[in-house]
Amino acid sequence: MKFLDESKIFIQSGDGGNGCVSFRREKFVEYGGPDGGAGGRGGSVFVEAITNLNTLIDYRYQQHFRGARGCHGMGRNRSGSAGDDVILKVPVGTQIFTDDRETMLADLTEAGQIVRLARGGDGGYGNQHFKTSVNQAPRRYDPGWPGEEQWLWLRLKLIADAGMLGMPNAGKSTFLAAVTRAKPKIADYPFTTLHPQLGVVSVFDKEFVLADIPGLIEDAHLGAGLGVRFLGHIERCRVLIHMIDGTQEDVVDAYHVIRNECREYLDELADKPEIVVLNKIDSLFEEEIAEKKAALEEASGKPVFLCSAASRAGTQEIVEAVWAIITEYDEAIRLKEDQQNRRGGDNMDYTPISE
Ligand SMILES: Nc1nc2c(ncn2[C@@H]2O[C@H](COP(=O)(O)OP(=O)(O)OP(=O)(O)O)[C@@H](O)[C@H]2O)c(=O)[nH]1
Ligand SMILES: [Mg+2]
Repeated sequence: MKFLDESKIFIQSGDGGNGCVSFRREKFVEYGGPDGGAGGRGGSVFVEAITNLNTLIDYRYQQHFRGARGCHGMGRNRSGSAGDDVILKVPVGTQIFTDDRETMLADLTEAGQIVRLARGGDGGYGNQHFKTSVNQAPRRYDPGWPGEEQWLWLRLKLIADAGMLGMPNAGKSTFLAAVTRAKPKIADYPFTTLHPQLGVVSVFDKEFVLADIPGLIEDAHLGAGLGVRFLGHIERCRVLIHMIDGTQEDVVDAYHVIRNECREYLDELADKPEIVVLNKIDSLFEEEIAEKKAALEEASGKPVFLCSAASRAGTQEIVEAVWAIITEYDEAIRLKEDQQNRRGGDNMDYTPISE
């Protein structure tokens, strides 16, 4: 499946159906009176977030979406039927922006979330509606109201629990392949990975989603390499794995370069919980490992995990550390919600003690 994380589409809701001018005509019924029905509502355009989809590629092939027009009203007081709605299916994590690419209309973060983007036009009244005691044979009807139309931008920010970042060739994709059943492309040259990949990690009978994104290089925020646009996909992760190639000379410099790019992109990203990993220890001597680990610990102020993604040594500890942070985060949110609920509940139960 091809990956696409941005797309421009045109949406238009259906016009309402026109009202009808009609009079009752029946044998032996003189002056039957008006009986023109109202038009039907036009079809609206909705967007729905669904699971098991993680690309917007469908919107490359079709960009125009139109709700159907409502049917016109008819004689004998028959109303027109409503036009069919259009529901656009998008992956969870899709944001919808107006034409200016800045004003966000909707952020679909949960599966099943539905948002109406354009409302179908209402149907017009038929002449039956305009009947009064002084005008018993009105010829007035309303035309249907027009639908709405708009150009929109869809932008996908994948939702994974943990994200991996690092320089090209650090071994991110190798790590993803080691701990999940994903089969990313792995090769000994920079920028092997060209778009984000997801995998599901099993740990302690539970699961979490891990995202692998293309490597970053110095000045990525200025567009160098593949740029920082893929950082959006790990923006909502709860924890980041910072993968560092142990075989390079200056691991501390590599660490700072990536941290710097994160900070340039978004402060929140740089402040996320981070697990620093020194990879490829199978190709290093013992003293080299100790030296680089100590240097990285000093630079990051965090414990550094040692790993060989290729031989899977040390991967389990990293996965468990990631899981610990994810559960801690969930627990903190649960406690906060509990507290809020309790506070709300207290207010409701509070009754002043009267004498
Ligand atoms: N010796 C050794 N080589 C490794 C290890 N992990 C990855 N490699 C090699 O490093 C090279 C790059 O690995 P990838 O997983 O493609 O690196 P990446 O970080 O995904 O690179 P990009 O997709 O270009 O950003 C490959 O040739 C791997 O075989 C390791 O633990 N030990
Ligand atoms: Mg890769």
